[in-house]
Amino acid sequence: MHKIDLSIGKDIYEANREIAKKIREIFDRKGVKAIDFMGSIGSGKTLIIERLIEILKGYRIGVIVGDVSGDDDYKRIKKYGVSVVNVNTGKECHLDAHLIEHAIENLDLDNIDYLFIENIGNLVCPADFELGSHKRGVIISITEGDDMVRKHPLIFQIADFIVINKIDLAPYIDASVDRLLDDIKRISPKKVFLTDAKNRKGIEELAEWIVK
Ligand SMILES: Nc1nc2c(ncn2[C@@H]2O[C@H](COP(=O)(O)OP(=O)(O)O)[C@@H](O)[C@H]2O)c(=O)[nH]1
Ligand SMILES: [Mg+2]
Ligand SMILES: [Zn+2]
Ligand SMILES: [Zn+2]
Repeated sequence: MHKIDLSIGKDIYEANREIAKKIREIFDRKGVKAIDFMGSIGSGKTLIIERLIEILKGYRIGVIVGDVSGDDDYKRIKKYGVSVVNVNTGKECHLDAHLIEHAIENLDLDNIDYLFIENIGNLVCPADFELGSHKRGVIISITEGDDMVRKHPLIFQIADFIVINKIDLAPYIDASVDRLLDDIKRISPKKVFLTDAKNRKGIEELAEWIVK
């Protein structure tokens, strides 16, 4: 088991950052590029990872799926024949670096080019816990309303990219993609992708950006 150094003067965030840094070194040594996906419950994190796996056929993909309980997402990913590890957090509403440290013990990193990490669904605390990934993304769905960004500025500020998913549903729910885009520009100008994962729209652009 690992020692988590919580000596005096050190908070859990700092301890987490130290482990995350160690994990990043392991990824770099093994030639693994890691991307973690944050976002609300049901925003489309798993479906977007599934679509990326379909597109990135020429690469060796690994996935870590985080969920509070159960293995539903694990089974969805497993069907694609890629390496996948399920992480249940029980009561915790975010993944942390120590969980990832253990999850990667069950992956053959020498045979993975891209590692996708699906975080626990919520827009608050996952932002506070780096996982050693090279890029962090937030996936939101237009069905959550067009005020998501202004209500949760922090996670958008720390993200490297933002995906606005389910744009196929925008006409039905009276929500404005432009309003979300304006908020992103104002609060946190980042790379933004508009996707309809159900109908495989916009995913190519995301895949190209990830592997570029
Ligand atoms: N209409 C539509 N449905 C989507 C889209 N993306 C995901 N879904 C559906 O939304 C639900 C939640 O998706 P899931 O990938 O499980 O979300 P997660 O909880 O973030 O992993 C599923 O029923 C998906 O089929 C999309 O772009 N358009
Ligand atoms: Mg999921
Ligand atoms: Zn440990
Ligand atoms: Zn949490």
